[in-house]
Amino acid sequence: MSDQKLYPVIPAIAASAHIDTDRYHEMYRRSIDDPEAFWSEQAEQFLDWERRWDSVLAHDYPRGEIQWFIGGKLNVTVNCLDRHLATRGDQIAIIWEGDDPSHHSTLTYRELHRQVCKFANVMKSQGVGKGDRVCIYLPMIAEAAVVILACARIGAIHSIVFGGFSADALRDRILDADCRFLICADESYRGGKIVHSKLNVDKAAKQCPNLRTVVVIKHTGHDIPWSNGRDVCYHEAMQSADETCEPELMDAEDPLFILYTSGSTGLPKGVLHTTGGYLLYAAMTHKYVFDYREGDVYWCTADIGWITGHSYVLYGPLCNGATTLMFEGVPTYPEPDRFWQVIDKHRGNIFYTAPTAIRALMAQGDAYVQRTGRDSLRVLGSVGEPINPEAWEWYYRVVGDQRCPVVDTWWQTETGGILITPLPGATALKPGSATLPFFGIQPAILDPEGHPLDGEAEGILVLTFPWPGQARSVYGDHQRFVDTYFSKFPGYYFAGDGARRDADGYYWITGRIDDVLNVSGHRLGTAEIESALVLHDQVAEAAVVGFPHPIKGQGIYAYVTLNVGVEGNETLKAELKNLVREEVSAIALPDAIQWSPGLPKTRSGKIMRRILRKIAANEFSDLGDTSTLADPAVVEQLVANRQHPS
Ligand code: 6R9
Repeated sequence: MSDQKLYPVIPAIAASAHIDTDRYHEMYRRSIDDPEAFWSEQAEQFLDWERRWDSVLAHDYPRGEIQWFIGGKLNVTVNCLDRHLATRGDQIAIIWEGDDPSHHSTLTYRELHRQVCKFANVMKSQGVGKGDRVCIYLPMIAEAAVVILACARIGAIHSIVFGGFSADALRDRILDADCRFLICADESYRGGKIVHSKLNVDKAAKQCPNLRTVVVIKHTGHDIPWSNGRDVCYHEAMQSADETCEPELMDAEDPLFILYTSGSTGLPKGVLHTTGGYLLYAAMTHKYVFDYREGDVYWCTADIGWITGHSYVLYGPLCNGATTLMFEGVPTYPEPDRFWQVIDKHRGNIFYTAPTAIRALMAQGDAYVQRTGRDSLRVLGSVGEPINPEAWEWYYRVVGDQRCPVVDTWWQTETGGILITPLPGATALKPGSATLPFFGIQPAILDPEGHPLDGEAEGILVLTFPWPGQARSVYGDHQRFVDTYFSKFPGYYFAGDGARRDADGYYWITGRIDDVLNVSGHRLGTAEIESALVLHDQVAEAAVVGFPHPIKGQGIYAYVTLNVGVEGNETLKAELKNLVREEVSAIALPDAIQWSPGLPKTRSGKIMRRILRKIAANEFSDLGDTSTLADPAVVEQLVANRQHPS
C-alpha cells in the first residue's frame, strides 16, 4: 500500500526550522488541552491589537455560532502594513511578475502603505464606508493588493470575483451581496491573450441597478467603452487623493470579506470571514506550514479570486512582513518552464501551487525543469485537490531536487486557512497524504450514521472543535450556513470530504463526497453547470458528473436530454458549451456531452448519479444495483453511446 513509503524529515531543514518534531507534538498537545490559553498566546504573538479581547472563544456548532477574541479591536492593515514601516519600510512587500516575462515591478512596504491609504481615501470620497460591500474583479496585478487592503483599511467588506468568471457569474455575485462599488481593470493578459474585463463588467452592470461606481484600473491601456457618471479612472482619482488615512477600528468579529464558493446545491454561497481570528490563523499557518523566515521570497501561484490567494498571497504573508510574489500569467507561457524561470529570476525560497499545474508540467518532461537552477528553493507546497503520489514524487525529485519538503495542505474556502498539513521541519512525509492536523485542529472520521471511528478508519471527515480562521456565516443566509455545515452531523463541522486515517494517524483525503466537482483545483457545483445547460430551449434535462482526468484531476461529463423531436448535433454541442461559458466560466466547460434520451432514475424520480459516474469513468463492469431504476433499459443505452472525452 502506498502509505508504506515514508520520507523522513530532512535534517538540514529540521535544524533551522521554527518547529521540529518534538515541538510539534508539544504545541499540538497544548493547543488541544487548553485551546483558550494557546490561542491567546498566539493572538498576542502574531497580531497588534488596539484593545485586548474580553474572552477568547464562544461557540455553539448546532446554531453555527462561532466567535473568537470577543471584544478585541484591531485593523488588518495596521498589522499588514503600518507596524512594518519602522523596521522594514524599504523592504519589498510585493514582487509583481507579469504575463509577459519582460513585465515586472516591485512595491516596498512604505509604498504599498501609501497607495493603500490613498485608495482608501478615494473610496471614502465616493461614499464607501464600514460594512459596505465592495466587489473586486481584477487580474493578478499589484493594484489588486492595494484595493483589497484599502477595503480593510476603512472596514468595507470585499467580495473578490475571480477575473476568469463570466459577466453572468459576476452579476449574480454583485446582486447577492448588493455591491454598489466595483473595481476592475480595462483588460488583462493571460498566456499572451487578452481578457476583456471591463466589457464583462458593463454587461453585468446592465442588470445591477444598485451598482453606482466602477473604478477602472488601466492595465493594457487599450481603448474601452466608458460610462460617464458611473466609471472612475483609478489613476486620476489616486493622483489627487490624500496620503493619510486613519485605520478604522474594527471589532475582532467584524466581517473582513465575502468569498463565493460552490456547494452541492443552488447558486454559490457567499462565505463570510471576519477580522481577528481569520488574520491570526492566516499569519500563523503561513509562518509554520511554509517555515517562513525573515528575508524569504515567498510565492503562492494562486489567483486572488480564490481563498488561497486571499490567505496565502496577501493576508498571511503581509501580516508576517514577507516579500510575496504575485504572478499574472500561466505555467506554460511563453514556455512550460515559466515557474522555474520566475523562481530563478526572483530567487524564490518557498513555492506553493496546485497538483493540476504540477501534472501539466510533468507531462512536458523533465528538461524544462532541469534547464533552470532552482537552488534558492527550500520548501514546496501543494493545495486544491488530492495530489497523486506520482505527481508528488516528481515535484519532490525533479523540482525540489530531493532537498525540499513537499507540504500537501488540505483546507477549504470555509476554513480560512490550512487545517491538515505537514510542517517542513517536523513531519515525515508520505506522498499523497496531507499527514497531520495543524495546531488546534481536531479532525475526526465518521461512519455514514455519524459515529466517530477510532484508529485506522475511512469515512467522512469532520472537525470537532472550532479554530480562529473558520468561516462565520453565509452572507445574507445564516440558515444555509447551519444547514450546509452543521446539520448533517450535529456537533461537528462537516467539510464535504472523505478521508482515511492510517496506522500512523496520517490523513489521506479521498475527495468530495457530495456533488461538488474539483476541476483543476477549482470548485464547481454540478447544479450550477446543469442550470446553465437547461437554459437552452431545446434541452429538457441535464445531469453533470465528474470523471478521473489525467491533468485536471476531474473532468466534466454532461448527459443531456433534448426535447422530443430535436436531433443532437455538433452545433448544438457548441451552443451548450457557450452557454456554460457565459453563465459560469470557461473552467466549467464539459469535456464530453452525451445525448441521453433518458436518464437513470429511481421510481421517485431521483437521478442515480452513481451510475452516471461509472459510465463517464468507463467502468461498466460494476454498475451496482440497478433494480430500483424505473427503467433499467436506459442504462444499456447510455453505455452503448458513451462519449470519449476530448
Ligand atoms: C484551499 C481550497 C476545497 C476543496 C476541499 C477538497 C479539495 C483542497 C486539498 C484538497 C485533497 C488537498 N482540497 N486541498 N483535497 N488534498 N491538499 O482549495 O479551497 O477552493 O474551497 O476547495 O478542495 O475537496 O474540500 P476550495
